Amino acid sequence: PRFKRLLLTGAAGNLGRVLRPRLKAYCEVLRLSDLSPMDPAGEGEEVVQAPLEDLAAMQSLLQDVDAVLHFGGVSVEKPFDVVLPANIVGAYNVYEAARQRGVRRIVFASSNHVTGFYSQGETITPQATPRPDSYYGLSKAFGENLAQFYFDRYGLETVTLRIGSSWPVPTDRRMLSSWLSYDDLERLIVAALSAPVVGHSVIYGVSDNRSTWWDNRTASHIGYRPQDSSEPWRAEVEAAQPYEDPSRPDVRCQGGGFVVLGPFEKA
Ligand code: NAI
Ligand code: 15L
Repeated sequence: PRFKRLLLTGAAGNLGRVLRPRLKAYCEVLRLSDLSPMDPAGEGEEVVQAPLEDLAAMQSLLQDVDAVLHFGGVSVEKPFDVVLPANIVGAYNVYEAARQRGVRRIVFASSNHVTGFYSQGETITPQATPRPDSYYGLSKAFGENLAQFYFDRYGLETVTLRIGSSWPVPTDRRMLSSWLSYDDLERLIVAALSAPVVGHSVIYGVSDNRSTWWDNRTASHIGYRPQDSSEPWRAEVEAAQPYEDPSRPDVRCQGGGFVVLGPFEKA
């Protein structure tokens, strides 16, 4: 696909910085936004520093945009009052501004932590009942429901990516199952942008790993074909982490360490 203008939120983050050079091939203008400072705009780029919780800022950010990659927000577990403005109010602002500006499609960076309390012995589909493992996972579940509402009510399409672990290489046993390579992340985003009809579709963002907890067959219409696998790192990872006690919830559950964080109230 070649869009006139794509918007990437979270552009200063880990994945934002990976995606910035890769997305240019798919649009004439790439608009980049984050709360934090970003590198200055190069050719074919626009850089806008803005907080997601500011609706007026989102209304101008979403102007003349064909599609949005919504990657901005709090990306790990935090107390609820930190998660709320960035991920819940922020997601609402992005969707409401997108509706007002006539944006056709959003690719939403959700997370495997929406279903983090399923155990690693289970294989689930994107239609399994959510079992959020954190306030962070709850905020992503809100974003997914928001996407469903904006499609049902207004016809604004979303592909929800429940990203596993997108890092340069898998570094622990859990990531042998949850890893999403950067090249596969790009493939997934291109598929999400190009599929002709998506409504609100939910797909796990994961590479073609030998061990997996997620069955993406109900999202086959997206046309995502992962090419990478965690397998080349297995021996090294297993040698570095020879044994994990399976009675520990963070070992048993798909969400790993997120399932044991908190509570956050002061004593
Ligand atoms: P990151 O934390 O490096 O990047 C998130 C960016 O959002 C940061 O640059 C931050 O400044 C910005 N941000 C935070 N609050 C904001 C606000 N109120 N207004 C505007 N910008 C704000 O996270 P990363 O790893 O790049 O992840 C990107 C997205 O993908 C996040 O939404 C995360 O939840 C999601 N994700 C990432 C995974 C991964 O493996 N890297 C796995 C699952 C989901
Ligand atoms: C996430 O949702 C986080 O954003 C990321 O930092 C990783 O921890 C990832 O999940 C994971 O589950 O490995």
